This record gives sequence, C-alpha cells and structure tokens, in this order.
Amino acid sequence: MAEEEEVKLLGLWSSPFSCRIEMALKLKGVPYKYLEEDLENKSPLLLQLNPVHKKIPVFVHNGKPIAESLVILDYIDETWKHNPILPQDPYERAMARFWARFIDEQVLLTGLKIVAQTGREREAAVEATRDLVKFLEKELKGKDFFGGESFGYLDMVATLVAFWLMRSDDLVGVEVLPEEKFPEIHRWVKKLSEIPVVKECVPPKDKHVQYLRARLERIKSA
Ligand SMILES: N[C@@H](CCC(=O)N[C@@H](CS)C(=O)NCC(=O)O)C(=O)O
Repeated sequence: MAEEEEVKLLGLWSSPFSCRIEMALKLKGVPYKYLEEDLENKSPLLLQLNPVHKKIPVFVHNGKPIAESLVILDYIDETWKHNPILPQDPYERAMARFWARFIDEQVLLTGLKIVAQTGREREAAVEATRDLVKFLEKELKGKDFFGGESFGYLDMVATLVAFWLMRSDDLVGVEVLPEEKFPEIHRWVKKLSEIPVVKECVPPKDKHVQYLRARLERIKSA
C-alpha cells in the first residue's frame, strides 16, 4: 500500500455492518483509522460523509467516502486485490452477492420483527425467519464456510445471522434457530468462532446482549 494512502472507518462497536468492514480490512492487512460514532448524537463528519442515509459504516479512502457495507466490501476487494474475499469465479461471485442481499433485505427485516413484535406476531416472525434461514442452511451443506473451505465475503455478511440474530434469543426468550432444526448453521457458527478476525471484530456476548436489551427498552419507551 502506498505510504500516502489514508483509510478511515466510521463505525460502531455493536454494528454487524461495521464489523464486516473491519473483518475485511484485517484479513487484507490494510491499516485503518477507526472512528467510533455515537448514533444518539451523530457527528457532523458522519452527516457530511453520508448525507443520504446518515448511517455507519462509512469508509473513507484518501478523502473519498463510501457508504453501505456491501458496496464498501466490493470496493475493498477491488482496491486491495490480495487475499480476495469474494469468489474469483463470476457465477460464484454473483451468487455470493445474491445471498448477501437476501440476508440484508429479507433475513434482517424479518428477524427485526421478532424483537419488535410480541405474542402471535412474534411467533409468526420467528416462523418466517426460520423459513428464510432454511435457504442458508441448504447453502452450507457439505461446506465449512459459505465460500467453501475458507472464510470469505458471505461469511462476513452472514455474521449478522450468527452473532446478531442468534443473540436476540436472549432478548426474547425464544430460540429462533435451534440446533436440531439448523445443524449446518450451528456447525458453521462454531467454525466461525475459531476465525481470528471474527474473534477480534464480533462484540463480546455479555456486553452485546446487555446493549441490545437496553436499546430494546429505549425503543419500547420511545
Ligand atoms: N444498509 C446499511 C445498514 C447500516 C445501518 O443500519 N447502520 C446502523 C447501525 S447498525 C445506523 O447507522 N443507524 C443509524 C440510524 O438509523 O439513524 C449498510 O449495509 O451499511
């Protein structure tokens, strides 16, 4: 990497989206400056760099900002080509992007309803989430990781399922993805937990669950 390159990440320790970016940068060994955001009191820099969504993560390369984690992951993989995170085969690459969008658009939105709803609606959201995650369970059959033998792009994206969706069990008192129904997912989570960049970037469980609980309380009382 050229000496004058400047890489910054505006993130949040508890965010699955900023966690993805940190994992990619660490895997590639790209040094970066991390700026923690307070979403209750967004910095002028965040509002200036991401005026459209006003969300983290924002990645800044030599002064040029990029928002949206999936877009950022593509950019990082294209800019620092060593240790590729996306599959090299164009079809495999398209499929990885397809499932990444599926996770962010469908699994996430349905999973959020589990926490937001109660009673019958919550039960329906749990069932709907299980139906979606069954597709991911199928994708993992016979593989250690979504990318095959090694940890890659889709595994980074899907940490949202492993460490955010599955941790919401503690908030709602329902095991959304029980091992007997999702053996492949559970096997994959164990493998993931052994990956050094995952250990470095995923928030520690107790602190994270406490944070999610407090956030849920704030949302409920708002
Ligand atoms: N689609 C976005 C989602 C990013 C996102 O939802 N970030 C949250 C934190 S986890 C945020 O900044 N929320 C601030 C807000 O909604 O005001 C991505 O992939 O980067």
